Amino acid sequence: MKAETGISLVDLDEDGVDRAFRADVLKGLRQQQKAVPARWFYDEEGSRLFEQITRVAEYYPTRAETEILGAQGAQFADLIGPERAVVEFGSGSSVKTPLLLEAIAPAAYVPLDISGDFLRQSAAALAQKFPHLPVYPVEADFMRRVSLPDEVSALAKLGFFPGSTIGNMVPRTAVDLLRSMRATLGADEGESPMLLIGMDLVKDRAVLEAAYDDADGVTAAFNTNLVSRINRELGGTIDPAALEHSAVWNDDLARIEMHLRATRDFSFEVSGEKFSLRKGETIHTENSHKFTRRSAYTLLLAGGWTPVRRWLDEEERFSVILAIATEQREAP
Ligand code: AVI
Repeated sequence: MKAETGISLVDLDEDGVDRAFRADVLKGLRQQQKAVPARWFYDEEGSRLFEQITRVAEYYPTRAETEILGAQGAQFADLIGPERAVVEFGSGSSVKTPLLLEAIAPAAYVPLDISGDFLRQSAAALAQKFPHLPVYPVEADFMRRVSLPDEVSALAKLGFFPGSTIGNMVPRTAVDLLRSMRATLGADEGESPMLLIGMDLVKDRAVLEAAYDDADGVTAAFNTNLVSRINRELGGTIDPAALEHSAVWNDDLARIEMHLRATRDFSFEVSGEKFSLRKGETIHTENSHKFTRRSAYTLLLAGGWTPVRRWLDEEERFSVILAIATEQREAP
């Protein structure tokens, strides 16, 4: 097992503040509709709360996707074949990743993640579980093209992107990512790469809104933790008690939107800059797009991936799609 680099990708200023975090938060708070990108949820506490979300009764995606990965191993093996290098976009879950690796007997496993610590921990756990499988963690931002280790250059690739994380991106960003994945996996060299991707489905509004506003308040705590992070890391003075969690289905855009809504008028500072919110105004913190079969296929095709097969869980709440990097003809 080797890490490509020991250098952290996080760019800190002289006070130890993550420059990208500060830039994103200040830019987002200056907008008419205040917004902070969802990637900033995941500090240590945010990652812990997300793990907790995956176990709450209302949040079905993790259970539904795990069910599919557990049930369809024989079909994955048939369609994907053995001896590929599995390239996971993200650190890998201790439950989902082993289900895939057990099913398809790959020749190598390459997790890609921007967070080195988390990446190394989960790669080490996987290496222990699969002692004969070469594991090559790469610390990198997979939103851009990543150079894979030389050790896997001759192998055909399978990209793995579970969790419906693609749904947290607006369509334009999702297409950019799908294109970057093609480049990372070497779509123009050797055997065509394949992609196994989890995409959550459009369903009843009440089921969706409950999944993002659970009765125990775990998702609310996850949302509010962003405020604690801004206050702690960026010298923020936001009163968390003046904001409430909100999760609403936007039917036109087929997405759940999470917001933090002001319960009264108030002013605050972040990194010395002044802001204010009127009662009822919100900070938009996350989109979670949901897909139909057609909208999922259209997105994949726009990103250069042709769908091969699609699987659902028993209750038809979630989809896992296998696609291949073959370009479509430009015209009929
Ligand atoms: C990580 N991502 C796919 C989750 C989702 O369902 O959009 C994040 C999440 N936010 C609130 N609950 C879960």
